[in-house]
Amino acid sequence: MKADLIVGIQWGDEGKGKMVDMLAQNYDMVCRSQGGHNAGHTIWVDGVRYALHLIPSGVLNPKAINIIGNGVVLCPESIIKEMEQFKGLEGRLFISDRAHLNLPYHAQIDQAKEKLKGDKAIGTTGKGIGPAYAEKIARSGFRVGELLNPSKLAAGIIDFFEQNKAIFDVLGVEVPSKDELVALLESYKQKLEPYIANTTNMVWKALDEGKKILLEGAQGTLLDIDHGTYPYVTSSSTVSAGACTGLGINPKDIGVVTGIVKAYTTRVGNGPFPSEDFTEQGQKIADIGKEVGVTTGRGRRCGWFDAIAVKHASRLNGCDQLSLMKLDVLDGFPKVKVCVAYEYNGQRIDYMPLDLENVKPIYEEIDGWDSVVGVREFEKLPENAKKYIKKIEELTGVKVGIISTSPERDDTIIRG
Ligand code: 2SA
Ligand code: MG
Repeated sequence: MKADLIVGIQWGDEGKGKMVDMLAQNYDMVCRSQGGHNAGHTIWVDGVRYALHLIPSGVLNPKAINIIGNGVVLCPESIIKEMEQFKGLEGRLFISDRAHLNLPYHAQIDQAKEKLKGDKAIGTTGKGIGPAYAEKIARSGFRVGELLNPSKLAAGIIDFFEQNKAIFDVLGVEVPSKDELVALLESYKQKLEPYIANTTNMVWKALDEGKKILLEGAQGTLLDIDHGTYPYVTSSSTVSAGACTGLGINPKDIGVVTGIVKAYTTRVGNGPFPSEDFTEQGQKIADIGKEVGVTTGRGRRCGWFDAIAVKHASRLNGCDQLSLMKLDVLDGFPKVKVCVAYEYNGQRIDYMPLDLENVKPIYEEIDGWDSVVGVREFEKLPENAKKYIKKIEELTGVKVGIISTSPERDDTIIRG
């Protein structure tokens, strides 16, 4: 059996939460492979709001096993708090012993470095994601499995503090005493020990036994460390290939890849965004779409669907289909714009150049529609909404297999 994959196609917040929650009902195992508690989505079930950051969305399906893979950077404090929302997680949640720890000093370094960058700041979530991954790559990180021996881990961290004293002094990072550190790590061990496992073996076993597995991406393709709008990216591999390294599976283990896209585009944090709309139209999208970050409460920048970016991202991920989210947010707009090409150095181009800051969007306009709210069959969509979807398919070369017409789980069109 192969594992199906859900990946964000834009700059995150495409509505993966709704899709993964909906699909997770049919899967035996749901896995996260990258990112950390910078991710955020809200899921409503029976009028109760759940905020998820690190725990996979399968947690809301009592029968699903949830895996946090080796590619994730794990903040113990954050996951412990998140776990308090749920009962009976033992035996349903497993954290890779090889996942790197995101410890309090990582967030302090992240925030201090952002401050030093001034107007060149990335606009990170301030959660220590970049520094935790930087240390992993520099081979000076600490892993979840090491929590099982707190005094040895504390000694390693103290050594690390000493080696980096000069830098930490400049950045104003608070260094705890060894006793404080041991106590902190002991408390993490106490809460997390039952969940620490060799998750790669668990995923292999599930694949071999023909279990249905869903791989849940976090953030989005255009935030990928290699393929995104560097340096305005996150520090993990957000593309489908990242699921392989982040869980220990191979490319042949991956089945259907579904790219999640919003019917428009949003971005939180700094960096280029060619189809951003600075007029009241962009503001209207933000208001109707309630475009506010789940983790930091930051307002999201809004603009039009960028077919060049989506085509690029779909190719990177090998998307079999797109899932078009929040189509209802565009209800009532007299005209809906689609970015069909860029103007760059006086030429029309149909790819994303390195220098994305200097491209101008070229738009086509489509007549708007009244309302798609609650429509559950493609044929029942207003004609102009159908035209919009067909235009997206034509420009990106990918089938729009799923369409969301309201935040409700059931207000979703699944095309055969
Ligand atoms: P970081 O903290 O190092 O990963 O930030 C680097 C860039 O990645 C962006 N980023 C995100 N973009 C959208 N959604 C994310 N998750 C939260 C959410 C964000 C929030 O679901 O709304 O609440 O603000 C997310 N996480 C990271 C970030 O904005 C930087 O551009
Ligand atoms: Mg989000």
